[in-house]
Amino acid sequence: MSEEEDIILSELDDEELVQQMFDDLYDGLKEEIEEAVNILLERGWAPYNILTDALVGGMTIVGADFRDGILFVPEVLLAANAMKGGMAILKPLLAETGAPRMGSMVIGTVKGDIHDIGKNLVSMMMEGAGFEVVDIGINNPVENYLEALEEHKPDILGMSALLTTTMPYMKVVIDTMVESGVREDYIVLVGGAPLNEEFGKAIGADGYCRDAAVAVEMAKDYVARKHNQMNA
Ligand code: B1M
Repeated sequence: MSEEEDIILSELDDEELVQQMFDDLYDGLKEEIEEAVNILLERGWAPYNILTDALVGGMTIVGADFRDGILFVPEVLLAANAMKGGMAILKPLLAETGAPRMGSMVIGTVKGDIHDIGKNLVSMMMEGAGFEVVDIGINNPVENYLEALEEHKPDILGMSALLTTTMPYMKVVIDTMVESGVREDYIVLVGGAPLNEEFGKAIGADGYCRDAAVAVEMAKDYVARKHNQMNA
């Protein structure tokens, strides 16, 4: 029996279990990640803390080794798949907070970009905070965004990009909204690892969100301001 098979997740203390989750995420072990998430839930961990401390924490390590050429696309895909397994367990719990309806958002990853973990996390957190979220997926050309805005009339448009080569496409979407005369109808929030606040300003977004928690706070803030303006 290998050393790994000897590990019984439920016998590890919290700190050891989170460390083991980092390893299991790294190795793309979806079932182990799901089991560990359930153990932490049984131990009373808040779903948000499991997400940020264990899953996002583990993914950060994967990201560093991917950057440094230690891990390659197939391994990272397996890690992403394991992370998604954990996120699927947490999603209904994060959405179950009974928060009052706050507003609505259409969100999607831009054209040329297939990264969706961060976007999915933002969607989950927004739903948990009481927003109705329409997720239009990955690799979206500008037409998809405009159609979704027309169809769902959300308060917010959210865009995600993880590549330096795809982030400029956010400007294409915003410029097209301006040309179509609809830019002022929506709050535009953008996010993704290579972005920063200056970039958000430069492309004409209303806000740059460093992470999902910031996205929720910013969304709440902007929607409240919008409603106040409408009532004034
Ligand atoms: Co890709 N990849 N990848 N990748 N990948 C990065 C982004 C990279 C930084 C890795 C690296 O080199 N260190 C690098 C980009 C370098 C650059 O552009 N400068 C990179 C590369 C190069 C590539 C490929 C080109 C590799 C190749 O094929 N040679 C390729 C591109 C494919 C494409 O999109 N066309 C590619 C492919 C992949 C996989 C398919 C293997 C996989 C994606 C699986 C999936 O998403 N389903 C993958 C992954 C997993 C990563 C890393 C390791 C992790 C990304 C992630 O999920 N992070 C990533 C390295 C890294 O970022 N450290 C990397 C966890 C997630 C929770 O964080 O997405 O930042 P993040 O989201 C955060 C915030 O940014 C913010 O909130 C989220 C939650 O807190 N946020 C928003 C994000 N979107 C938002 C939208 C909002 C608000 C906030 O709207 C309101």
